[in-house]
Amino acid sequence: MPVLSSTVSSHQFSKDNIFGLPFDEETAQLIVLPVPWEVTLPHHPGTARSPEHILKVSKRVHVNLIDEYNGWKRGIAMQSIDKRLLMRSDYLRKEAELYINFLMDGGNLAENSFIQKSLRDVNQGCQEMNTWVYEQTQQLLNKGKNVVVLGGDHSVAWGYIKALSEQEKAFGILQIDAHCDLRETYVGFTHSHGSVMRKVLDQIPQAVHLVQLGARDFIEEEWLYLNEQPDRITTFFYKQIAEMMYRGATWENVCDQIIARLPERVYLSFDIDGLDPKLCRHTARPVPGGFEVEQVFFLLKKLIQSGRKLIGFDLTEIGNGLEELDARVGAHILFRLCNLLLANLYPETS
Ligand SMILES: [Mn+2]
Repeated sequence: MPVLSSTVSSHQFSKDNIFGLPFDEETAQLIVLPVPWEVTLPHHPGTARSPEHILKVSKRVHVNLIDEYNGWKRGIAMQSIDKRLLMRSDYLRKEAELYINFLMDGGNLAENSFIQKSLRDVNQGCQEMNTWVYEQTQQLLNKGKNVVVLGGDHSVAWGYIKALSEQEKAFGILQIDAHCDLRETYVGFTHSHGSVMRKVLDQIPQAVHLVQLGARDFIEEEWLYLNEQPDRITTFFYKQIAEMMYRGATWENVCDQIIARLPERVYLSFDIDGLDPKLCRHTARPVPGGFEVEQVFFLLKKLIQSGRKLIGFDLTEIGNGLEELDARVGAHILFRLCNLLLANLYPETS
């Protein structure tokens, strides 16, 4: 049983940092970058404010400092939330709402220059957010930090994957998600939660293989796109996995099949809606089915045991409700993923 580091005890609780851990940006190896952004799902707001809810709740949830992984000893710190980005998200979400309402009411976009401008503004704003995430994560990586991106909606992952790709020759992406996120555009939005993995595959050649896990809500365009390139995309639909297990396969068997499709270096893109909706009740697009938290961590443990390396991750689409459940689940998962990532990257100190 690993013992608690003598330098970190419950007496050194930090009221400012995530999980109350006594680190700051200088002393922490792993930096959590919050991206308070949700523009392209205007009718289901919440996730842009999940980083602040998670930060608050994280100081009260019990995090297990004595675990089989002890990567946290390398230090975890969360950057402060960029209020300007949050305000920009709020403003553009209203523009997106106007635009979607106009389309739903049967409006003709070609005849309305006002609504055309709303669409242009949204697309430009999303592009600027991508650049912001790219620059922020690139700076942190250049300082030798490891980075975690905390959304916001799933679109926030693109900038980080782009920055990582400049340091990696070839890596795989493990995407846990109820959706495929492989649309070319989402109702005219060029950079959205529904297109993020499409943009990664189309624009980042170092992402050599995408393994999708848990998809159970997708459209024909995505189905055709993924079937066109079996050498680059492997989708384990939730239905397939469930049926394998109903027939007697164990989760361990399924994990072995998933891991076999991944190259040596793996980026994890974790959309919370990949889980059972009971664990993410206020996510924007919950779908029946999905995983238990422990199933995901068993898979990641097997992944590490196979000799593969996790190189980073994003955690997105966590919702906000009146009760704290969503943020509590998010904080729990965030801590364990940070802990595991650091232990995997620096095994000698864990
Ligand atoms: Mn997603």
